[in-house]
Amino acid sequence: MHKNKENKILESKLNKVSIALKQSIKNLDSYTHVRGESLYVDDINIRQGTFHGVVFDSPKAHGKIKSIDYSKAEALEGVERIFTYKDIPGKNEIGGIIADEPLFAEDEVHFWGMPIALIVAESEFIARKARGLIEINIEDLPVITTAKEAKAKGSFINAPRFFSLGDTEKAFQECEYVFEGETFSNGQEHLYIEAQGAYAEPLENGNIKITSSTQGPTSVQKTIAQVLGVAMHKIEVDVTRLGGGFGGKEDQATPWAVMAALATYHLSQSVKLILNRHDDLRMTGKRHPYESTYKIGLSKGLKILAYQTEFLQNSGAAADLSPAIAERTLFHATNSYYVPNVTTKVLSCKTNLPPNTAFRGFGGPQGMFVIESAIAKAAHEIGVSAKQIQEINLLDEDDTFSYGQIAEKVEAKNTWNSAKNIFSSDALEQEVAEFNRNNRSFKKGLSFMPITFGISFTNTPMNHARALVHIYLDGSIGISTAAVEMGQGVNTKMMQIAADVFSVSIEKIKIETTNTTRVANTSPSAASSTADLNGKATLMACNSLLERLKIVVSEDLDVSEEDNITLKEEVVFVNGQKSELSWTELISSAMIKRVALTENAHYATPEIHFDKTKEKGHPFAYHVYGTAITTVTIDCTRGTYEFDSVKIVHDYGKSMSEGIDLGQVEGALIQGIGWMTMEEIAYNEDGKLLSNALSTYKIPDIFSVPKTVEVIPVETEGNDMAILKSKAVGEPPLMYGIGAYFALQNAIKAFNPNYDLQFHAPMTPEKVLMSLYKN
Ligand code: LUZ
Ligand code: MOS
Repeated sequence: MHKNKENKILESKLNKVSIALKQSIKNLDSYTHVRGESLYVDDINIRQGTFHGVVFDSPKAHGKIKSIDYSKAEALEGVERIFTYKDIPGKNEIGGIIADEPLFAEDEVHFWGMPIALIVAESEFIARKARGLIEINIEDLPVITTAKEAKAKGSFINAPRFFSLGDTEKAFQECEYVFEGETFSNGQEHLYIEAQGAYAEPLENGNIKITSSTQGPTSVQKTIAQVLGVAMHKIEVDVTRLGGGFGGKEDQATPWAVMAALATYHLSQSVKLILNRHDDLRMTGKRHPYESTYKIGLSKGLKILAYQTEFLQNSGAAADLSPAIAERTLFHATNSYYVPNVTTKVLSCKTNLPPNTAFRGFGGPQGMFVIESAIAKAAHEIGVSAKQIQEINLLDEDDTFSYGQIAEKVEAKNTWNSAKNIFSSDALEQEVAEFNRNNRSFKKGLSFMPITFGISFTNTPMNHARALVHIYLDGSIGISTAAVEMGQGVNTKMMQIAADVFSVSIEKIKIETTNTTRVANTSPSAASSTADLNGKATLMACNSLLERLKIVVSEDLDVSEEDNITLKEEVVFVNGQKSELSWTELISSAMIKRVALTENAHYATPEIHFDKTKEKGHPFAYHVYGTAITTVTIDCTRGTYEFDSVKIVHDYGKSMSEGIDLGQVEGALIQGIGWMTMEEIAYNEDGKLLSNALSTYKIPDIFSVPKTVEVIPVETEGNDMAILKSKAVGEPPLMYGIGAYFALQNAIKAFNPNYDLQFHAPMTPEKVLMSLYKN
């Protein structure tokens, strides 16, 4: 009874979320979230007899395995079997870009937390207990934890990459000012609320179905097939939604799914494997720490004439996505600025940390932190504000990026100037200066942070998606795409697209799970491109169906196809006149006429290309722009700080779902601030993760959120390459968080004029305190 009533209320709510209200649409997943009804891997009704897995991992960062004794663990009551590399029927290989990563260690271990075996037991509790009974003897080998050490020892993942534009050497000679320096930005733990996990079930004929918390169902399917030595069609991967991904499940959801599938393959029984938080923190990679050097040259008029960098990426013990992430660092090395002479180099350094991986921004933020540091350094030395240098060098129409793409529909100056005007930045700056004149133990700092982020997978062949749309005979609609819902609201956006094309209420539309048997050979939900790629495919499929339905209308209503046939609120209109024919009648009629009510569409981003042999091309469909103004107050007695406000003018294009997109901007901003100010990953010299719990790793909470966050959409034409002109919004706003670092630095400068600028993120309260009193 009670439940029914609630459902009625929910239904009426959903009805109200009509197309007309799309500008204020909420993420429709939030209704099941707040009721605790959303399904994650751990919520699957498990089959009778299901086994549970726990991973046995390396207790050393680098060494030779001398012996492992599993006998006590195997003897424990309730332990079914322990799987190692010896049980792999196919290849012990899970590397996506480079084949350099085993599923289970063989003779050597390369990082602390590297999987060695999977213990399968009647319960997770027993499997965990068994893990403690395994005896392993490892002979230590030298451990590398930093990128610099790796470089000194020549330990790399692959060959270095270089981007160049103009003649940097020559340009430096013509500069009035030249500055050099070093920067460091630390890693970042994804801390998705739902830890990594998968559930494998045996089907007939050796087929296996996997429910996985992955951003990349096809990678999971492909890797399982490779490890088991079976055809891909034997493996079905299904994803309902993720409790967060942030890049951490683009590649690194795979091993756990493969392990569960391996156990199911051997046992012909369902196997559930979900990492607990400690295991997840220890075994999975994070955002890449970068150690970088830069050289920046400016003219007397503060134009940046030349810029040179060497980025050392701490890749960890295997490639994972590091080469692609390194590449994006180069793409974003000059952020929102036009620099005519650029030489950038990136080295993916192999260390004994867990393989670092995709994290919102994908190497872009690391690159942008370095040029912002170089500008801050130059400004400090010349005695101007960073803002002056930033402003003079902002990208303009037809400027060339170092990778050869010509900047088009540039909003860099538009967002910058709009931010200045809308937020009266001159007055803000005066307030800060006045506060600093009148206060000794508290100081304020302000920064400007422009962003420019390229949209598309930098690997051109990945930019495609498909949508499978069914209209059922009662007029309801089911949509399958490659999009994985991970909190970003992509399902709601797909529903809006179909609702828009057919002019039906949102309640008539269902977004199906993401499943490899319905939509195959897909790219992961990543690169901020999920709504663009899958949305365009959905739009194409819906439009094809609509064209077909218009023919049915022309026959049924005896009107010509030239007449203007439209659908409005589930009724057919002809030349603007309401007809007798409703949406459901139209669908019944189409059924009787044997018209296909299913369509599959394929979208591949047009125009993009990139030539890696020349490192030139047009890799991005478009760029997203924006400017943030950040103000912070530090307590100079304690080194603690609070962000007063972050005021943003953001380039949404024409947002199709303002509520969702605002949520993305706010969430990304806070995540960026966390990376820059408080999240401190720490490994000891032996390569052991010290920040291995939420007691030793601080992420932003509600108290870390700036007192004011204002986000204003920039006035713009929008871009046709974006879905319904609504630009990708997932990653770009993370980089507004970089402004937090420089606002803090400016506040420190206001207190301590002798402060020797350090570019070493995160800027924790400890570092602030030390900087305040250091000469
Ligand atoms: N993943 C990927 C990404 O495989 N390629 C990319 O270019 C990318 N960019 C951002 C985030 N994830
Ligand atoms: Mo990503 S960093 O999985 O878009």
